[in-house]
Amino acid sequence: MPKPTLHYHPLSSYCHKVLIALDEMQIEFDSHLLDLGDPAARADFLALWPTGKMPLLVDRGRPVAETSIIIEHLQRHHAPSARRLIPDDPDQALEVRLWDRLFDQYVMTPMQACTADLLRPEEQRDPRGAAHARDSLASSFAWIDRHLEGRTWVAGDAFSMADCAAAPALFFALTYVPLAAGQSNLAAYFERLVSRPSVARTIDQARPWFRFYPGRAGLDARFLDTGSAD
Ligand SMILES: N[C@@H](CCC(=O)N[C@@H](CS)C(=O)NCC(=O)O)C(=O)O
Repeated sequence: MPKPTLHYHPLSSYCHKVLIALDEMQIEFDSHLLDLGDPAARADFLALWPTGKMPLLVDRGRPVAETSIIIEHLQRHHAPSARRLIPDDPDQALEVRLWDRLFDQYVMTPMQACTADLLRPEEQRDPRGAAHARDSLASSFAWIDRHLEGRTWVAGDAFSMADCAAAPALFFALTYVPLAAGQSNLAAYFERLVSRPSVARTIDQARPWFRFYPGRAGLDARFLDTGSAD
């Protein structure tokens, strides 16, 4: 079977979600690094997928978009059957999809709002919007911490698609809002995530790029790299 191609950028949180899933399922793929700052590359990408959102998987000439759909597609068409990020049991699968959605909507989205604000010229920044995004992250951290009591992974007993979503969402969100004192379930979960080989390798491939990350001031020193992305 031909390898699928992932159109991605090494710094993108949603790309990390799919890179972690590919690594977990040990799927071989080709990659195409996107530079959406380049007008010609952006036009080509928009012709491929009109939202212009990355990552995008192209499989046998067909675009497969949206990270949760990409992961389900990869599991269905490319994963060795033993490697499952979405359980076969329908109720367990629903729990995984719920926590995947919760991390995308209530951690990734406000985290992206913080990044978008930093990318604006100083005079166009929106301090109220950024403060609202940080408040949303703080409130999400509180209910996620409570949910994690007694759990290893966020949905069910096994590492799942929901953990693929959680890892980059938390990684970047924590650069804007630190954990509150006592959020030990979430702190321990984050350490489990970044120690997971698939997540550690995904962070490693991004290290040379972190110097371009607008929220790098909040990045834990252990994730920084002096290497070059050029
Ligand atoms: N719901 C989408 C979100 C993807 C997304 O927001 N990607 C960001 C990068 S992390 C992006 O493409 N940003 C570029 C842009 O908005 O121009 C998914 O799950 O794939």
